[in-house]
Amino acid sequence: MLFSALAMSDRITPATFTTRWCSRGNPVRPRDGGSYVWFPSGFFTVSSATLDTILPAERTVSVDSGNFMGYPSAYLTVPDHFGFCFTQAFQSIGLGLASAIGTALAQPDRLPVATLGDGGFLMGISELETVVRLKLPLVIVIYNDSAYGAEVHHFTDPEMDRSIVTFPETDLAAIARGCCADGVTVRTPEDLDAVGNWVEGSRDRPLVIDAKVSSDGGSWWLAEAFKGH
Ligand SMILES: Cc1ncc(C[n+]2csc(CCOP(=O)(O)OP(=O)(O)O)c2C)c(N)n1
Ligand SMILES: [Mg+2]
Repeated sequence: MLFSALAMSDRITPATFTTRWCSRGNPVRPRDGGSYVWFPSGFFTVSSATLDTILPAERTVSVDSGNFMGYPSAYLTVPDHFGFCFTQAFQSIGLGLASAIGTALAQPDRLPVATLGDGGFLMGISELETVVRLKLPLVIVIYNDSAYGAEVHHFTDPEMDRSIVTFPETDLAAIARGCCADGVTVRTPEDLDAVGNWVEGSRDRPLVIDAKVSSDGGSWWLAEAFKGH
């Protein structure tokens, strides 16, 4: 519920979100397009805000579940409530990609965008074949922190072994290309130029964006939700 409120409430605007995020010491790019201060932990935000300017406004945004989920919810604008598909109500990761396929078929006039964590993407990856086979012009954004970032919240004691919730780097763009999708690896804002090229092109293959993000130290919305757990 917290996340639905975050995304849908007119009381919690991107500006509010930005202020809260900055209060944790993470700089962001101003929404007026001005210059920003670069820190690795800000890449979640920077990449989301930049994508918002690159992707056509007439879009649907489907959001999987995980630590990352507030970033696309707050920074990728949608034309109306039919453009936002939030799977968190099911409390299950791995539903974002299949949901995005549904939005693509239901609203073919809009660009479908799936926003996923690396864990959720790998859980639902069988649907990538569906996307390719149906030739859906789907943009799949993966916030790849090489972790079950949401679970890392519970590993507060430095003595705890985090190896069960953190993973070696995985080349998701290469996996995508192996499935006959387009795949780009994004480590800097400049790398997002490849997304602009895809948007300008024929869009006859889906695009998988493997956005390598460093840990944000645990998002504030999940820290709120996990209080008392
Ligand atoms: C089917 C299922 N398994 C496990 C969980 C517990 N869970 C919630 S979020 C999460 C981590 C998701 O990782 P990722 O998709 O990489 O997103 P991140 O949290 O790193 O942003 C897990 C394992 C769940 N909600 N549903
Ligand atoms: Mg992750």
